[in-house]
Amino acid sequence: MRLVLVGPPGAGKGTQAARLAERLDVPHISTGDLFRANLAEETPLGAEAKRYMDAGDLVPDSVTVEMVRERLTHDDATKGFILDGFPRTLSQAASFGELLAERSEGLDAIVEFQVGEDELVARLMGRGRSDDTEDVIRRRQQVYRDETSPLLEHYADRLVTVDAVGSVEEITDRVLDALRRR
Ligand code: B4P
Repeated sequence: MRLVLVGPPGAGKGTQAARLAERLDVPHISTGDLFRANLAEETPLGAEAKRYMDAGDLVPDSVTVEMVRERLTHDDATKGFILDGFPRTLSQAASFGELLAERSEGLDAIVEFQVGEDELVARLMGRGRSDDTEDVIRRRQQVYRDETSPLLEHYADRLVTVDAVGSVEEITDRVLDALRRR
């Protein structure tokens, strides 16, 4: 199974990706987590990413695409993957399409998590990560609307939309049901 999870910041992509990875037995690959791991290890990539993440902006596509390309060469990704937070722009989607073609692979589905903005802000204020201040949260919602939401049309033929308000367990079941019904 090769899946991409899309949704506004705070929609619960990371929360659900971890659960779905276990149920579907494929690795969970989160670009946000990869950046945060680089940050913690104080790598040059981490230092570069931090500037953007702290402002609520996207890390440049060139950095992000190469990081994903490298991660997909690991053995565990041969059986499939759940990509959480990538692609996030049309340009990343184009590079990702080329990457998949080189690997002779296709995507099974794009899962969109739908949550209203007030609920998103409340969730993120509660999470308390260093990039979860109110101004940065609002900036990230705007970046999602401008740069990421066009992906929904780009992937319209493989889009599965899920109401992502409810308990964590309910939402996992909704995603698995929606994938079965495709
Ligand atoms: P990400 O790490 O992808 O994080 P996110 O979008 O903020 O959160 P997510 O939707 O995964 O929500 P979560 O499960 O944590 O991005 C961070 C930054 O990295 C970006 O701003 C950008 O700078 C950079 N970046 C990442 N990918 C990039 C890319 N491809 N290109 C360029 N830059 C990139 O859940 C949020 C909170 O809600 C948690 O506290 C959780 O416990 C709670 N929650 C989850 N499900 C819930 C539910 N059902 N009910 C109530 N609360 C719930």
